[in-house]
Amino acid sequence: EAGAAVPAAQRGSWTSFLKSIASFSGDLSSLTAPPFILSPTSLTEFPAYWCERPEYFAAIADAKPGQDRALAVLRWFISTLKDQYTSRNETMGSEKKPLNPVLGEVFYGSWPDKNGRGLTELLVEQVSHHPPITAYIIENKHKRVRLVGHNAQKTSFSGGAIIVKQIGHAVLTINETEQYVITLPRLRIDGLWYGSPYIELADTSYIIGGGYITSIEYKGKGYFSGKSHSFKSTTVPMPGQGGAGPKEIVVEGTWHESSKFTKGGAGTFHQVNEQREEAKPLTWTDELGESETRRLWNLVAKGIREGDFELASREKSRIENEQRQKRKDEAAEGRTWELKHFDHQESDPIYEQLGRLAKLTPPTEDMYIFKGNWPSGFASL
Ligand code: CLR
Repeated sequence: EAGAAVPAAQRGSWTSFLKSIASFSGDLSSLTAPPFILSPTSLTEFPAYWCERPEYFAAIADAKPGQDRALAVLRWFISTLKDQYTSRNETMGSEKKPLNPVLGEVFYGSWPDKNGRGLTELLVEQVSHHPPITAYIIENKHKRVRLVGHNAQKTSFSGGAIIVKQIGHAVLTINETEQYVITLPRLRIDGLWYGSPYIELADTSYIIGGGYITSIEYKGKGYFSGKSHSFKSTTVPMPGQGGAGPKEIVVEGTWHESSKFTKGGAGTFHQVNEQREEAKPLTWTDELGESETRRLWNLVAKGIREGDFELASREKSRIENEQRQKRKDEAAEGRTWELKHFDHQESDPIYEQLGRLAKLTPPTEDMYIFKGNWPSGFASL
């Protein structure tokens, strides 16, 4: 039944929200949605999903360079997908509409050292508001593994679903020398008609580096295995590399549960357990600034959590008006907003060089270079 999961009083506004999505393409984040579908979390917190299994991230450094390393990178990547794409359903009952970050919004967090895996640090900055672009760095200095990336989305509507093309990529660096380019899958958001949206992944994403090229194909119910959240990855040596190793390693399974080798190896490849470790936000001090995401959205989030939607919408308007005023003042004074932690560049040489091997499109992408200015709060962890 249409709107089955929508509170009766919000069915009308859900229907008009769906109509506005259908007749619109571009920046979904700016559309007003009914309260039941709002999440109290801003998109600036999402890069944390890359590391909610910190031991897999550390394991990349422990793996032997070559095929073992390439597979460790793949294992870490696959192990992040459950958190990235199904965790809102698990914690809030369905996919929700995240808070739309303001320019300069930041999030800092960490995962503690346990069993010698090292401290993992996370720094995120909203580097564009329109269109929304989020840049991040995640680093385990002890293991010398670092992930730097940015992401944006292009949305469209097709066959009753929202299609999200992810723009942006990440570069993983190990020991300051070995680099991998990572691209992102396409999303299909279904279940809209019933008011209980959920994500399925589609198309292909790539991990290129360390002498290997991996392509990961995503399929939903009724494809390779008939199951939801299925994937099939194929890892091959780059031309002239790979030595006596297998010419092709294939892994198949479901990314939210488990997978196994089906070629070039044997046994289990990955198995997701329930032990998700959320990033621990840095304790707020002046240094983190008023744009620290949880401080900025505090009252909006409170309103959403407690069902006080008047509070939520009043606070949201206040934040948006302040932002508009800031942009006006900058324009009047002939200034532009300066990013706090990243330098923007319009092309990325590593993406270009490695991307050529998998014929990535587009041939180049923007790049956000970290300035190196971690807040001092991390030092005391
Ligand atoms: C952001 C980057 C993360 C992975 C990720 C997961 C969920 C995605 C999110 C990204 C972007 C914004 C997103 C969200 C799911 C729903 C939301 C596409 C790609 C849209 C803007 C909201 C749609 C509204 C309906 C749920 C009603 O690494």
